[in-house]
Amino acid sequence: QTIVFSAIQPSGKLTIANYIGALMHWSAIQKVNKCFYCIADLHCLTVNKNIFSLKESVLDTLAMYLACGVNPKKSIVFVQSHVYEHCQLQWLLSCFTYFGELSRMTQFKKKSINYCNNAGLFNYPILMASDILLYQSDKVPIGIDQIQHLELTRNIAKRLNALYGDLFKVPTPIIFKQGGKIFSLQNPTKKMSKSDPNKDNSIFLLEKVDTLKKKIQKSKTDSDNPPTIFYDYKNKPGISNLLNIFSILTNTKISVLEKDFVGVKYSDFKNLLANVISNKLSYLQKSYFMYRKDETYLYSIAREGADKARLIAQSTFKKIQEVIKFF
Ligand code: AQP
Repeated sequence: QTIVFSAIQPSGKLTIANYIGALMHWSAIQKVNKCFYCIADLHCLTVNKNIFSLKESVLDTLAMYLACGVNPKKSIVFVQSHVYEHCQLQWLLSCFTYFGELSRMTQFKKKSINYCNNAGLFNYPILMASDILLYQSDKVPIGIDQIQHLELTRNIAKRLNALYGDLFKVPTPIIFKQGGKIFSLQNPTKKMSKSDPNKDNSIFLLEKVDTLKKKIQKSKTDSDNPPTIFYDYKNKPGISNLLNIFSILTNTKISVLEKDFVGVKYSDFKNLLANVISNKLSYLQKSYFMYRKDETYLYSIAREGADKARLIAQSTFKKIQEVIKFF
């Protein structure tokens, strides 16, 4: 069976970009694959030092995974820090990763400008490689922003395999045709991110209807006269981003929407989009709050998931120990 690994950092409230780029696909993927859905709490320490809210964020993220249809009976749902092998493998892989390779990672370059550039941020892609390789993953669903990290993972895996025999499967990405990248509402040339300090840039999955409407209404769009609704990311990034979100959530081709919206004012289009999003979110939120109030259940899911994940992580580690011959 094909093994799929995917993770999200609990670095803030999940956004519609996390949904479109990842979560929305997970329940379908788990129907035919063996899936590992991880909550990457160690990764999020690279930017989020608020350890007091981390536990809450992990529980929030887990409840949202379940609300989005992740089924813990089918998939292994677990928290990264519960399986110590992730860090152990990270150290090993870091000894086979070059400084130059990590320096070229665009996410590091971007994030190190905004956050203090700690060593964790620099090593982030190696921990991601450990997450993926530990479970001998075949496929990794990712957004366009993560392609470079996956390419590095593949190179590290091939490097170790060339030295020590077939230690790891070399994973390939699953990149969804639609919605590869969702952009910020106020600055549509920048990606939408859950840890963006300007909350007007993101639509959160737990957003209330009135704030959602306000955010969409004041999202940045061009000043074409008369206003025209069509996809042209280079010249009309704001409208193109909104059109993309509309298209994905309604499963309608952009070309069809462009025809439907001939002559429609931006403010009317934005209202329609806000309705589409709020319909989607109201269903998710209902389910989310049901899971979120039962912490005992959430803890049991995380514990069982970690027990299952650990067994597989340990079998990969055994393989490594046989070739590296630790004492
Ligand atoms: N803007 C985006 N468009 C499409 N997909 C996106 N993803 C994130 N942002 C977008 C996808 O969501 C998953 C979660 O990724 P993550 O939490 O591990 O890290 P990230 O990509 O750094 O996500 P954020 O929201 O931008 O978090 P912060 O603000 O903490 O850095 C991934 O599958 C990602 O592709």
